[in-house]
Amino acid sequence: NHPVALSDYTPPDYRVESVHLTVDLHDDVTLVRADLSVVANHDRTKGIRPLVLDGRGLVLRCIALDGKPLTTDEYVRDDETLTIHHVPEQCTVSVSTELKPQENTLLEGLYRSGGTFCTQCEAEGFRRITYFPDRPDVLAAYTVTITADRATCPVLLANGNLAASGDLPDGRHYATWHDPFPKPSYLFALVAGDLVKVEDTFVTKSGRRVALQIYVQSHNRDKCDHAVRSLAEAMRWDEEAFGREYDLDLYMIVAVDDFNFGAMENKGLNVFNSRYVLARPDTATDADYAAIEGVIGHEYFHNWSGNRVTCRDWFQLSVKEGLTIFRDQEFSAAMGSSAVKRIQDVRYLRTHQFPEDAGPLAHPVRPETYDAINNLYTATVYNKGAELIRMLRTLVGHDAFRRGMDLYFDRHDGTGATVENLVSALAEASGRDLTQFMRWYREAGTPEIHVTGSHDADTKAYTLTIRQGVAGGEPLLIPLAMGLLDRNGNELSVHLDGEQAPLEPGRALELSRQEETFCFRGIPEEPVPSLFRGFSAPVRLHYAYTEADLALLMGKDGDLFNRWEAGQRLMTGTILQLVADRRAGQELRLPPALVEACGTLLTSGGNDRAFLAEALTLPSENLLGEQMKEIEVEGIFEARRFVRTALARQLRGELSALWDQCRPTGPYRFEPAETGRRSLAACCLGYLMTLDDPSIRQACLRQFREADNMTDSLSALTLLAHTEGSEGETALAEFHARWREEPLVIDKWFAIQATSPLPDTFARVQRLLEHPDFTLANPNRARSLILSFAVNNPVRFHDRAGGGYRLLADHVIKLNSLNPMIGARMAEPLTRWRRHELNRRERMKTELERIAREPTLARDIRDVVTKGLA
Ligand code: B3K
Ligand code: ZN
Repeated sequence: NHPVALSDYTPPDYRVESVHLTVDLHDDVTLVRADLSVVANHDRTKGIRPLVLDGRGLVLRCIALDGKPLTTDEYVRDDETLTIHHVPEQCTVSVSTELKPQENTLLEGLYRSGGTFCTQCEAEGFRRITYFPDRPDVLAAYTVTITADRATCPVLLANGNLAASGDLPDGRHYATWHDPFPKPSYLFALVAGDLVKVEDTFVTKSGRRVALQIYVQSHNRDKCDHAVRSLAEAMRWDEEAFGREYDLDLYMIVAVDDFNFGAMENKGLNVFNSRYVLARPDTATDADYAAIEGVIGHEYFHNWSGNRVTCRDWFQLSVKEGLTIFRDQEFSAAMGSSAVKRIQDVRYLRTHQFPEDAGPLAHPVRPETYDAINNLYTATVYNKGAELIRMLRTLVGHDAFRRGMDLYFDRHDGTGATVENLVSALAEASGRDLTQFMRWYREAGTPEIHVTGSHDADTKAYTLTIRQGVAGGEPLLIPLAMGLLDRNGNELSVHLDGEQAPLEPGRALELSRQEETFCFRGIPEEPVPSLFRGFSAPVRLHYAYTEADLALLMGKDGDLFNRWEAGQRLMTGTILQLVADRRAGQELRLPPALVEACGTLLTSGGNDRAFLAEALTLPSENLLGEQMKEIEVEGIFEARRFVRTALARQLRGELSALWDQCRPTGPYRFEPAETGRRSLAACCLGYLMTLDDPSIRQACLRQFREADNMTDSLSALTLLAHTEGSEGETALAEFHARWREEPLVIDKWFAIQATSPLPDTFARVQRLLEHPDFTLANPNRARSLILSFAVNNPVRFHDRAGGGYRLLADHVIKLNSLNPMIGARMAEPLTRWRRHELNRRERMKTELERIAREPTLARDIRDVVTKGLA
């Protein structure tokens, strides 16, 4: 039955009104009994359709219809379904299955993480627990009874509210939970284990008290404050920004160490990867704190955009994920610096989504077909999906957007929605026809926008000619936020020819044709256009900026995002030119324009330190590679390193002075001014460490040892470990000895080594794979060593001998039986082979082919490998 096609969608033949689940947890065999009240959902006068339930890897003990056991000739089973041919209009189906969660390494369905029983059901994990119509448009009310040994599993949790609990014979106990909100099976959750609870209360805007509870292993009890605070902040923000209030009396979050991705928004009972919960100043960095705030917010926001209004089918995944990413981006922006948040989000999009959209795994935000549902959880569905929501808000305006969202939540509450439902609500609320916008949801690929400007001194007219090129040909509706600067950097009033008044600030132009021109009047001299301010559309802009234009925008643009963008363009242009010079055998020289621009930033860049740190950071090797048709791995590495070192040499005094101004003045606090100060300090120290100066290395080592927080300690450790010299080894050893009992910190220790540009890194990664702390069974650990190496260390991963590729493929093959969802992610870097030179291309392809030859390849991995080779 693969691939699945959107055009085949039909409503379910049977609905399930309520589910009673009894789960008896034991160390050997877990018993699950499900009683489903089933109601026909098709016109039975035209024929009675069979009831088809999904199920995978289940041991079936018995099945009954209205209390009467079915004999084996009354139903049919295959690997993925159980079909009952004759069912009445309404009936109760009772199924008993046997599971062995302790042997489940997929981390899908019911499994154990460090002794704790937990579940992961999205997208299709529920069918690994019991037989069920496991699709998001079957919504039911759940009542769940868990029984377990009281001594080893004192805590028993499921969705909703606790209805009853008590003792049972033989040292066992039970808890019954009831969730009044109908939900799809993918939002079901159950947790049982020996956990402690960290608690707080939140009073909603209408005055209801909600208990906020975070469950962790007892040794992590002192790492929950930030998560609790973030949750309360998210709840308050959603009330203010979207008018959304929480709907149960209890909100629980459980942290587990073994988790395939970030977290899961199960109704009232989120299950989290512990890395997005646990933080203490000495164990977690500012980036970790920010990620926790963002993910806690994200899962909370799903309570409305995902749970109350879910998606009709998996093709509509972006109606919950794109929308919820947009909501969490806005939340984080409100908690800190919004310009810096925007910069980081755009950098993420360009690093992860643009390449995906340009490669063999490209797909539209709403695809037409899929093979393996787990592979649809992509940067395209999530992050490009969020950009589409952002553009919609720009097009309809903030007020109409808010009205449209209210309409959407109101109209589709308790059901599964489609992309059309979401866009229609915005169209209705704003009175705009958004038909043309739907194309964004249907087309893969990043649009290329070509802009030229011409100025007529006599008429004082300035004309922008804009051409959009997108595969397929038909034009998109694109919001273009922009401004014009005069040669002194003053903002000119933007007055379109033929319009009464100048464009209101914040209002974007709209592109809707293949090619169009915009004529502005009253422009005395050739201006510098600031285009796609705030990155108003996920496009690639082509405009022939001169170095002087970019320097002007960098220093003066009123839009902070575009100030950063201009700097990135200048840096990218410089580095790529040096790559070409190096190829041509020429001596490398740093152009004065870049030195001057960076010098200005260092001495008079203003006091937004977080922004300055972003502005002074060179584009990554990966981002630079994206700009080349054929990626020159060594050329990029060398040219970028040259620029970094040359800037440090020429601006040493300024860098040292700024570093000095950024010294800590008190104990660690996670707040915008402090995180900005620390990131600027790390940025300056990073440049200074390229100077190969023993006194700087010593200062770096002191910072590593003496910092009261992980942010400063880790930035120093990373620099030491990535620089020649004995200090790196010393610091790595000290770090491991100090943190050996903290898995999340040991993940950092692995990742730092895997991303070192030093020439012995590949050998080191091979050694680390044998380290007693390494295990492929824990996704965080596997990612910290193997994926960090493959994704964040281009010059060592792409070693010409091909060892990196072989190593990656070996582990994809190991994960094929252990955890294919992670295996599929790990195979992705190999699918980018077309972008590399012949030798690498061949070697990467060979490894993909080797994976493809594995006799029984899991669907998730087969899907990636097949597309990668196609
Ligand atoms: N909805 C989950 C992701 C599930 C991934 C399934 N392979 C977490 C999130 O996006 O919030
Ligand atoms: Zn999500």
